[in-house]
Amino acid sequence: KKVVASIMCANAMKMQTELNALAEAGIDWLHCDVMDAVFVDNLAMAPYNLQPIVADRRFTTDIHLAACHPETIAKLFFATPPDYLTFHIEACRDPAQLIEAIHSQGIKAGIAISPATDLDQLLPFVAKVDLVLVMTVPPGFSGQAFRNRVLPKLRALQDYLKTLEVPPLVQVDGNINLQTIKQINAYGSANLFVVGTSGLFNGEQWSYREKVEALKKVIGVSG
Ligand code: S6P
Ligand code: MG
Repeated sequence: KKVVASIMCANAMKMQTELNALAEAGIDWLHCDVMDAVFVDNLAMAPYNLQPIVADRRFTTDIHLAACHPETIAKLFFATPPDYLTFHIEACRDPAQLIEAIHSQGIKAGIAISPATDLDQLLPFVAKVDLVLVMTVPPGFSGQAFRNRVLPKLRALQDYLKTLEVPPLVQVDGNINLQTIKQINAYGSANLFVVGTSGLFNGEQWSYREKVEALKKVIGVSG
């Protein structure tokens, strides 16, 4: 299990300092949002901006494409490949083909599902991917409220994963903090907990290290 930092929520004016502070705080995985102002009502992080972050080998990186035409945008990441490239089931016409295209570049493939989408839509592709991203807020903005309706979906997904020989990792993203992790744990849990403004990048009262340590404790990992 991992605490994963959502890099969109870091201070872009001092990214290098932020990366150093996150590494020192015990973070070794970064979640990078890409938004196109079409699939969601927001713009975030172009491949050009993410390149130096992806190239920082202290971190495993996953790209969350909250965008239409993921087939086109995915290719923009092939030159500096991240570890994981995740697209939305709602935005993709041929998920099996895109998963294959991502794998052909030696990149692990992820598939994301928004809170309003039925799990049934995703299930035919779950065995083919390395990561399933269960959105716990609608994609588009940080700082939103956790959607309790995703909890039964998470449990149903975990039940389905038990039938697979090599199940993908389960990532949760959106309003993840000490309280919502406890709710998630009660519903079967996850492997990767993406923390943004609610869990990590929220003021100076506690250091990153203190926050990461508290988060690790509640997900059940030490160090
Ligand atoms: C949301 C995006 C997320 C945010 C994350 C931030 O569209 O996919 O990755 O960056 O939700 O966390 P928080 O605590 O601000 O919701
Ligand atoms: Mg995200």
